[in-house]
Amino acid sequence: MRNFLSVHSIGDVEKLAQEAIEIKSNPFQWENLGKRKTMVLVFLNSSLRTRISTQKAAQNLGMNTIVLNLGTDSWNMEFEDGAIMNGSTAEHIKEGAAVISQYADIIGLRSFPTLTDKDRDYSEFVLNQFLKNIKVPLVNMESATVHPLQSLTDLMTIREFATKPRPKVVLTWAPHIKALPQCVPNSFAEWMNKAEVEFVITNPKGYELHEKFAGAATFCKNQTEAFKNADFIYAKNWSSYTDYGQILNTDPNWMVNAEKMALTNNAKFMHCLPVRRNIVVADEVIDSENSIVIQQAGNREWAAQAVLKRILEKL
Ligand code: AN0
Ligand code: CP
Repeated sequence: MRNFLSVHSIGDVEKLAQEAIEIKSNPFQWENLGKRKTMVLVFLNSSLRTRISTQKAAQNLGMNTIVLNLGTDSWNMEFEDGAIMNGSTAEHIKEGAAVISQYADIIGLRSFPTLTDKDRDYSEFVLNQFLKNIKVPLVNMESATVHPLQSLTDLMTIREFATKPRPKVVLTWAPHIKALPQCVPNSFAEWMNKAEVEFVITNPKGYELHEKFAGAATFCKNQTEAFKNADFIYAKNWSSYTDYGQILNTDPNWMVNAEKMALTNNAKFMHCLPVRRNIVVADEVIDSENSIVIQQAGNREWAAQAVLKRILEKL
């Protein structure tokens, strides 16, 4: 594997999740694989988990790591070809990415969507501008449409906690006060559609995900119905794809609470974090024994390490 951009960058999703589980049990087995190699992690947005777990993963493989918060630590970057740069941007991606590329053996990029320009976001404009101007592998640390390091972590976590070979996994939309990306649910859907699970998505009208990501999933418009017999409840808010970036619904009845969890098959509760308590999920659920959000976040390190190991093996 050269670039890790989405589920399409890898073959068997279950195999990679198993590799991550094996790495977790023996993290320093490949501690020299990345010796004298450097990973530069470029962030255009905030991050807690991705920032720390990906650095840790690279360091476990012997790599050096450098974090760059683009625009705050460095100059403001211009992404448009042909731009007359008389505004707030001081450096063009053509020079910026090419220069970073000379210092790095692997680049990680968190770019996020605009949530205002659907075409720009769904063409992965920023990610592709980086790809065009670098000569080293790129790891997607959440782009405009997907978050594959999160999805690999999610599959790994489901395998660790599953009590049957083909668990029922339910992705449920939940309310939020801000417009959030579709990356996590898009990506979760495309990974679950390739995994050995029964996969159901439930969301209010107007929050249907792009069919390219979620097309093969079973859709259930009734959240209560969807929760029945679930083995895993994966909650996430996202803004509308069709009415792009808009908040169409803030109905608190979509929050995950104990009453709804009681309908499940003693399901585990999952969320990628960060999460707004008592908006997305009630304290009684996230603080319960069935909540595995902390273990899930912990697994980000092993998922990232499995991905970096595959890239380093091909360098
Ligand atoms: C981001 C999102 O929803 O995509 C990052 C989650 C990994 N969440 C927020 O911005 C709160
Ligand atoms: N889940 C996740 O990617 O979290 P951060 O945004 O904190 O990295």
